[in-house]
Amino acid sequence: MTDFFKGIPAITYEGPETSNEFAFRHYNPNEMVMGKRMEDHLRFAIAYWHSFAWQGGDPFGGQTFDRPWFGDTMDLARLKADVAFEMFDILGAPFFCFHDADVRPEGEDFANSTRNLEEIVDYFAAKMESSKTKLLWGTANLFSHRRFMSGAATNPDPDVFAYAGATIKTCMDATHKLGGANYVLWGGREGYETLLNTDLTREIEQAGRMLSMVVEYKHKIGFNGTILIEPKPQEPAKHQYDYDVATVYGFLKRFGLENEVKVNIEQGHAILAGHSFEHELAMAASLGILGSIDINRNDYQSGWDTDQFPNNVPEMALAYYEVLKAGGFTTGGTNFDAKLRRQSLDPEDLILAHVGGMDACARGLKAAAAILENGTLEAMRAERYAGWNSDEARKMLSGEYALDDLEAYVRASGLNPEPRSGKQERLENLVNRFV
Ligand code: XLS
Ligand code: NI
Ligand code: NI
Repeated sequence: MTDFFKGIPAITYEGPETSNEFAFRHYNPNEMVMGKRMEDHLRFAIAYWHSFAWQGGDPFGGQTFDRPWFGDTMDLARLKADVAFEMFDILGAPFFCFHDADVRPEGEDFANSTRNLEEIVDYFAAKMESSKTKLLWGTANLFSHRRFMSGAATNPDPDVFAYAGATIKTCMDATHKLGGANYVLWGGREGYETLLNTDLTREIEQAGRMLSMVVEYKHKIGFNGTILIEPKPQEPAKHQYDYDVATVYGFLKRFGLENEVKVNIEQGHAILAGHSFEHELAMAASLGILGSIDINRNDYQSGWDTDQFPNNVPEMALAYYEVLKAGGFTTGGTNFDAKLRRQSLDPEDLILAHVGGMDACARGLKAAAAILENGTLEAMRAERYAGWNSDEARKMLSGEYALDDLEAYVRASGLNPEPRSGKQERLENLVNRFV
């Protein structure tokens, strides 16, 4: 045991009336929601990078956090792992997620970096034998080191493409060894700053080949997890190739990977793309590629990926409504891709941030389930489209009718459509009864 979280108890469910800050008021892992345990619906994961590797810097100043494991040695990497697994236990977290660079020091070359990663993976594996926490996903950090400044798979230099592919392979091996449920690719610097130095056509071809190699390797090693792409429209590159769910789907279709790869949708990235989170979830569900979510909250004024902890229950309700409607997570889950504000220095801040986030998600899930079980929203939506159940309407979509048939039909029937109310406010009132 380290003494980092000294005095902080394991968090348990005490119910909405409790005044104990170190307790869940809404997240009750064993409570049944629509026939499934809440823990199995939400599948919470702790993000290693924000909670244990991020130092509190911003563009105007460096490190504010003072953690005993900061530094570049393997001993400190093991101490970091000790503290991480203590936090997983305190929160009862069923999952965690990590990048290679979060968990091991960079070596002087590829072989040394990989050896460091393998040692930490063995250290994790030993801890996981006695911990309930499993791996939701692993990923490669192909954006922090300067070698990746012009991209990884989309780099103009084939040496960087090779280095990136080799790194992904080692991270897939690590994820496979730890029984990960998914493997994530967020296109960190897969984009560009200016067209003046960029061959966009070639770069997207490179990205397509890299993703195909990832899928080929998954099958080669018998990894049963899901490969997930995480869309994001901007930051770090001005133009990111994986802009949003619809863009990623077009990319997957082009390379014939739409049945092999799904998406990991992040709340803050949806907002940066000018969408709502629920739009991105609904779009992915509609395209059959909804995989997992990165939960956080963006500051709506800043235009940055501020990665705050989620605390907006009405937003969470609409998000989990889409997840539940899509049948819930299979391999995916709810990963806290969220970091403390840089003034939140204390170990307890880290715990309380997650407690609040988990409660906000739990409230959202319960509200979403209540709206679904009530059924009025779905019934009213179905009613809006009820006209399509007629024979004539079906012919319009089946190919039986061409444009000139439509003209004949309209003339013969004397159709003169009357607009009907969309009832938005009535539906908003309905939702508000449950949140
Ligand atoms: C950054 C991304 C990153 C991915 C994992 O904006 O959200 O944290 O989730 O590489
Ligand atoms: Ni993310
Ligand atoms: Ni993000």
